[in-house]
Amino acid sequence: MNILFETINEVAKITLNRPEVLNSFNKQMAMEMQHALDKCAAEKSIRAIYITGNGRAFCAGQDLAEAISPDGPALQSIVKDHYNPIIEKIRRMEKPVICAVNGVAAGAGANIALACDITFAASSASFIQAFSKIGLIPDSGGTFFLPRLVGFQRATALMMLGDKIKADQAFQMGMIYKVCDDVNLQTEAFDVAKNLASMPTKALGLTKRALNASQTNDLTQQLAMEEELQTTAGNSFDYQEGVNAFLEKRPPIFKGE
Ligand code: T3D
Repeated sequence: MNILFETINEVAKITLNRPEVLNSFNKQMAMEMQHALDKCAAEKSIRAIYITGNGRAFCAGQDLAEAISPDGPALQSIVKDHYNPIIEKIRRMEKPVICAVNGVAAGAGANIALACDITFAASSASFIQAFSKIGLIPDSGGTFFLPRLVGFQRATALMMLGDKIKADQAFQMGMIYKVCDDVNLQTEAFDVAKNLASMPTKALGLTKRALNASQTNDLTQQLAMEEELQTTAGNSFDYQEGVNAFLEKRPPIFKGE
């Protein structure tokens, strides 16, 4: 199995599992990843998704041996059929997607981490926009997310120079949410995923929909969208529960509905 999948406390844990090649993606692994994300979207009992890597790396991007193999998929198909659907599925998933970057994240591996909703990294982890080093352009949504996260100049430099940056530099630039000590990464990040899985999933999903739209909407469009989505959230079971729990001075029990 190139992707390990388990569900713990309503959190689906997806582990990239080709440690001998630093969890770089071949076709089989990309298809398994897409299947895992589809399952997360479809199953109501899954209320948060947690993505991490097995071994010393998070993900070294495309398996370059496969990329140049005459028997392997064409480059266009690698982008169109392997990575683009993964990024779309992460962004369209109306549930929080947490990423725990446990080691180096390069190429498409870095950009998958940046497409997630909340990204943690171990202090020894690093990020590399490795594409320029092999004559490619950044894909997997990198040219969309990175400038929005860190600003145009920094994104341009990171993508053109292909420098390896450490987790704390990535944090200082606003590329990721938090850096954890190596030994605490999995516990700390997974606890956040578990907490999110107990929250009002519908409202979190609608929040994500609004944040996605804010990347391209103007203010008027965004205000209209907030009005519409707030009405939907206000009709949810969890809104009633949240307000009742507040008034009754007790912890809420959200169902994600
Ligand atoms: O067709 C297309 O390619 C389009 C799609 C593009 C999407 C992309 O992601 S393009 C970018 C592809 N990724 C890279 O260019 C990164 C390549 N890897 C590295 O630069 C380095 O491995 C790292 C900086 C990530 C880590 O360096 P280090 O020194 O910690 O490890 P290493 O010794 O280089 O790698 C360990 C093993 O993993 C090694 O195998 P070996 O010698 O033990 O048998 C190495 O060959 C293998 N490995 C690492 N990355 C890849 C890989 N094998 C295949 N593909 C890889 N991407």
